[in-house]
Amino acid sequence: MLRIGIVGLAQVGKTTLFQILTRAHGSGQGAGRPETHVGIVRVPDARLDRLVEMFQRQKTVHATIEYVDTPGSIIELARTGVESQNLRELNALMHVVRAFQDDAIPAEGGAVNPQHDIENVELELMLSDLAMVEKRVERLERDLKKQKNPSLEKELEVLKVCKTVLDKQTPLREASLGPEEERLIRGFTFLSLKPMLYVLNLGEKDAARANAAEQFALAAGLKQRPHTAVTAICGKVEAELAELSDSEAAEFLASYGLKESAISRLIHASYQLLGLISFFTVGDDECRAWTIRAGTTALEAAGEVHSDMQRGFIRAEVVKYEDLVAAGGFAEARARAQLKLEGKDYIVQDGEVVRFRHSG
Ligand SMILES: Nc1nc2c(ncn2[C@@H]2O[C@H](COP(=O)(O)OP(=O)(O)OP(=O)(O)O)[C@@H](O)[C@H]2O)c(=O)[nH]1
Ligand SMILES: [Mg+2]
Repeated sequence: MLRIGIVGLAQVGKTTLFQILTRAHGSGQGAGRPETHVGIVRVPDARLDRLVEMFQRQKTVHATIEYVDTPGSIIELARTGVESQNLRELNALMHVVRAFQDDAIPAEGGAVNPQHDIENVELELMLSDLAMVEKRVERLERDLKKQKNPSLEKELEVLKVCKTVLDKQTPLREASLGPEEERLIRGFTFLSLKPMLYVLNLGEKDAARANAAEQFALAAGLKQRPHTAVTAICGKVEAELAELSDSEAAEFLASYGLKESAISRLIHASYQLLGLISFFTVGDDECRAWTIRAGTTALEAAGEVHSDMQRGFIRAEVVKYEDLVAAGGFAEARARAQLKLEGKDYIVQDGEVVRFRHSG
């Protein structure tokens, strides 16, 4: 399961956001060091709902992402051994950035300054990585003087590239390393290499500003950065929203000039940032979304569903979601030649409905 860490400076709204995401009870609010919270979040998908309706299945199984709420400031976490190890095990970071004004909650650095906070945190991640790189480079150079070793030489070469990148204050996620280089440094679990989703936590008066994230990304130079995304949410409005019934919620949203909760957008943004897509299966009693990385083959996708399906893989029967819905069922989709038989190397696409033919 993929894990996204909710990180940021102290008191920026991380736990509030975590609770909205997971609707988990219990809280880690206030100062101090509550234990780290982990929650599993379903990825909303209207396509899946439609399939359940169409095939009248009992159960819907959504794709899921795991979110981890981290306590306090990431700058402190990155500086302590155990805590920084926990950060390193995450697949991506969701950096909650305070953009709301509230005199009752002191802002780190004395004033609310999202761009400044982003730069500070980024710098800390890079320094932490640089320390690791330098230590390893020193070690490798020492060892290589004693004995030649081609694979260690290769590692040294990549680490030197990383060092040059970090020295220029560029996070490693923007280093455009090749797959082989990425593989060589994977074990270091560098913090600045992790995909980054910036979440602007807006004040109530900005809640309805639909282009807040876009404008901020532009102004802060975050647009079109590799493995980087920006979205905005109003934690306070969403927290209240989560407590309301559907009819109350609609009214409440309207009072802020909003149409829908920003939570599903936030979940989808994390999904996309991780390069994830979904394919669907229609079983006897359930419709299910499965999470795969873009570029996954039919054989690997079969393995996600069941190891037997992978072992006995014969063919994948694949139909696009839109085609299946338009056809109204598998039989008609087949009659329209929209149901394709694909081999094990076929690359599964987002939104495809797949039936695996397998032996055994
Ligand atoms: N005005 C306003 N207050 C907020 C918002 N989001 C969170 N808060 C308040 O800010 C305080 C801190 O919120 P938390 O969610 O606990 O923040 P945190 O980042 O988890 O805090 P630490 O884990 O202690 O670093 C709480 O009093 C929240 O009610 C918001 O969007 N607007
Ligand atoms: Mg917290």
